Amino acid sequence: MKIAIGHTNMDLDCLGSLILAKRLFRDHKIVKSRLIHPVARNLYNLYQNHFDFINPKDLAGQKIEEIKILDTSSWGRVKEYFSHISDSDPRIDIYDHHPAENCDILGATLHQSSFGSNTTHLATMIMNQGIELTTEEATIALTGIYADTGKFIHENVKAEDMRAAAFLIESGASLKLVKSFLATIKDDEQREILHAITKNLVTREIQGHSILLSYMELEENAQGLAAVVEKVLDLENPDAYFAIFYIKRSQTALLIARSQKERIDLHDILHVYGGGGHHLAGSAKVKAAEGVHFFDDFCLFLENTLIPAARAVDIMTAEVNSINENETLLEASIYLEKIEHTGLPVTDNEGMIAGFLSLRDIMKGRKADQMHAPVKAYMTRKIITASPTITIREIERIFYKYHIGHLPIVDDKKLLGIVTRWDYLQFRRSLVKLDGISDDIIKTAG
Ligand SMILES: [Mn+2]
Repeated sequence: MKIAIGHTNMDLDCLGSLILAKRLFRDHKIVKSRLIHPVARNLYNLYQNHFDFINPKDLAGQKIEEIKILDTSSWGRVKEYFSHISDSDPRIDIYDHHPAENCDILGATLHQSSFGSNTTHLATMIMNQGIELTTEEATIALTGIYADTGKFIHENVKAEDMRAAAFLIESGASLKLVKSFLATIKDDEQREILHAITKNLVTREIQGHSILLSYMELEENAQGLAAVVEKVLDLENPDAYFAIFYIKRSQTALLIARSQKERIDLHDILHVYGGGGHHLAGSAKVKAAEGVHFFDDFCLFLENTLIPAARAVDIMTAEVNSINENETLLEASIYLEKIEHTGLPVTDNEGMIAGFLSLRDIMKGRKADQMHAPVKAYMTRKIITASPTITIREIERIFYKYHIGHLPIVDDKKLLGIVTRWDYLQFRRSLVKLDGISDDIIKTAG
């Protein structure tokens, strides 16, 4: 017997991988996990006959010759299957997109990829072999790709994910169905909790970060809380969100956290509470007699441990080009051309900021034939400046509100530096590095 298995607690990428494995390895039986992740239950219920699953217990007494393992390379996530296999020495091939260092299945051949979804890997093989898919297979596979790539917006997304998706759409995948399978708020309890939370959100500025907090008491543990937390995160877009659910029955505080900033490293924070996850998503369970006390303690802990947010002083250009207000427009235009800027701060004889001169101001002078007039006659005097301690979030707000591209940073009136749109974008570009972190780690973390 030859078999293909995914990981325990099958999710959408796992099912996408399995449906394609069924076509790639035609003599293999597909084995289902005891557990199906809540996100995948709808799809599973509707399409289970397309997989033609066998149960792990059907493996008992069988001689297993070959095993294909999909979407995981960690022993802990496949041992439910192996507990039914004995008296076999199968050849094992793993097709996985998690980092290779996580592989702890001995004697297996690892076919590793770094795609956003594991389904992409198998879809690429299907494309290369010229296999034609049914519309149902294409829909199941495309759902897997959408799920693990965060609808193609996670940092782990590769061009191959998009190529595979294009192929699946050509094969007749239904985006309408994909969309319905991706809905994460599925039952009334989740919806009620979501509504209750949104009425009780608190945003606190902690160490310059915008931190969203919520506290809610539940009689007992509820399904799909992580999905609710994701929804709230989407709605509010804080730097980080810490949701605390106090489960009265078990006297446990369940902490589910999401961060959108490298500086707020949840792996470090939740580690203190015995929790798990990675730096942008995680959860922890803490025994606590009083939920409210735990919440207060946790807020205090954040005040004391969060690494301060980046500020203007961290991203500004300190050696700022400026021009004295008594220079002429002609000199200013030659200087701007030389430094290839579109504007620059103007200072007085004491080095204090006096205004801002842009190419547009110079144009006005040129039209009036006033190129020998001093800069101060044409510069903009009412300018927006900021202190070196303002946060990146505030800088973003200022750019957005005033439609400016240069923000002089001043201490009192002394010019210290400048933050341009470019500085801001460079900072944001480098902010979130999710390489090698797949969505199902995020999903399992809470
Ligand atoms: Mn996956």
